[in-house]
Amino acid sequence: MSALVGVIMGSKSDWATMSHTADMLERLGIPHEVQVVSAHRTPDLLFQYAEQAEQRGLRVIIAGAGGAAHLPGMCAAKTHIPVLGVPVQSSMLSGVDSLLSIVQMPAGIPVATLAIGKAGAVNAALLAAGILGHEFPQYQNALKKFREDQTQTVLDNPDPRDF
Ligand code: RP5
Repeated sequence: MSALVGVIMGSKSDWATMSHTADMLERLGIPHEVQVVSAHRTPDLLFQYAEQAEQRGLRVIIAGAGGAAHLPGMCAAKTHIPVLGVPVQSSMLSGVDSLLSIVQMPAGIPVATLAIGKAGAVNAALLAAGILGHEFPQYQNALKKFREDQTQTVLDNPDPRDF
């Protein structure tokens, strides 16, 4: 099956974070693709990627970027499919710069913004599964199974000293 989720990031240096998105999509069995697409280093490629995403069959784009993180917002401006933004933790400002530049979109072009770093990267994949769930019940079931397993793991390990 061709990719339903496109995972893009501004730099190879973002992969340490965005690999958690790919890992979770893999775990849920969701077909996806990953690619470096930079808003400022490869702007034409970004426009092409976003413009062609829908006709290529993508249902969701997950875009991770750090610093002045305009990738998710610019991507959202060039497509009608949902864009989920993951703020990558930057070295200078610990990702607060990334978070604010992704989350604070002016009204009219939404980006669904996740938490900074690994938590956001994982949750972006889970959110994508929820979005896909109506059209593809198998991914909704995979999401339910993940949640049940997570709950059971907590219930099975109540003693914090066993951490
Ligand atoms: C952004 O600049 C990327 O998303 C990355 O988080 C940050 C730094 O990129 P590199 O200088 O490591 O390539 O475009």
